Amino acid sequence: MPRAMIEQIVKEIKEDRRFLIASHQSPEGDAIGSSLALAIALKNLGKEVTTFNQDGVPKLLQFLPRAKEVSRELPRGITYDCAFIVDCGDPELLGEEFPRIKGIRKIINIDHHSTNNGFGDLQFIDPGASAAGVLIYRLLKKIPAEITQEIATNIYAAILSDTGSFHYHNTTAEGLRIAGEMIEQGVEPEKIAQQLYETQPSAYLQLLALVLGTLEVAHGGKVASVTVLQEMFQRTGTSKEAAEGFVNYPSSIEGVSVALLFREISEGKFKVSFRAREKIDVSLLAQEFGGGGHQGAAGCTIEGTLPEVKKSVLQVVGKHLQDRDP
Ligand SMILES: [Mn+2]
Repeated sequence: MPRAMIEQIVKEIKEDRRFLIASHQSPEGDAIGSSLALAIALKNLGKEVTTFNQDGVPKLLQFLPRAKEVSRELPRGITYDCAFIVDCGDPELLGEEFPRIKGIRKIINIDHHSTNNGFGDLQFIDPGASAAGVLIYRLLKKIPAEITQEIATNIYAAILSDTGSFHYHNTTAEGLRIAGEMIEQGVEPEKIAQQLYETQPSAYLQLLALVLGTLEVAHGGKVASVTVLQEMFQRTGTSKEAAEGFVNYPSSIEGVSVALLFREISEGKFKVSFRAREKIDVSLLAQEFGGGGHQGAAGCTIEGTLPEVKKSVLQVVGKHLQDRDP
């Protein structure tokens, strides 16, 4: 890695007719934005396209052009020539339809996760890209396909989401240049920012209030965590998408190197999100628990009680910090 078979991918786009585009469950702006940007471009080229996501489009992303065309179900009886798996380091993250998608004639893996396992027949992988949306941009330029305003909005939202509004270390000159070009195509940054960050239901903030109450600081102030329990979703009438980005709160504390979010998936099962500062590679920490991600943001799923899960994660993080800074 990086691995790029971009010429063969362009050839596949030109020769094939029926495409599936799929991304990981619990999608965020990059998963949906890059899927939709590619889907719109392929449709504009006269191709038949199904855009699939097991969890559908989260409420805050439903403003994205053609978001309604994302299907939560994989239609039966269609034989696809080719499947694009975008922004997905491991195809198991596609969810329950993975066994069916795996059977498609040609699988193309377009991703920027450093932990991508290199699955598929063709790969276009670059961990140096700000977002999968950047790779879609490069692919569309290579075809070449016109970047319409609808496509531009999706690419811009993909980059904005994955860089945390140009906060994180994956904010690159290329990412900003592409964002600039998308603005030239008619994207209005203020409108997108409003849609993404200023249209939250008040219940999301009620959830946040409960979650902030769980804040814990460990390892001499270098590690901070918050916890989201199913019971909190029930009390506030929210679901997991409301907690998207909550790991940024412990991460915003002065002196914190690693921030953690423990989210209860079901009894005895937790999703752990890691966020790092100061060039700590949290994808390595998530990998110790079978997960993955990027240097600065990663995740994994761990079974156990909350105290057990916290203890094992804090141990691994503590050891990593000590090895680095004895
Ligand atoms: Mn991404």
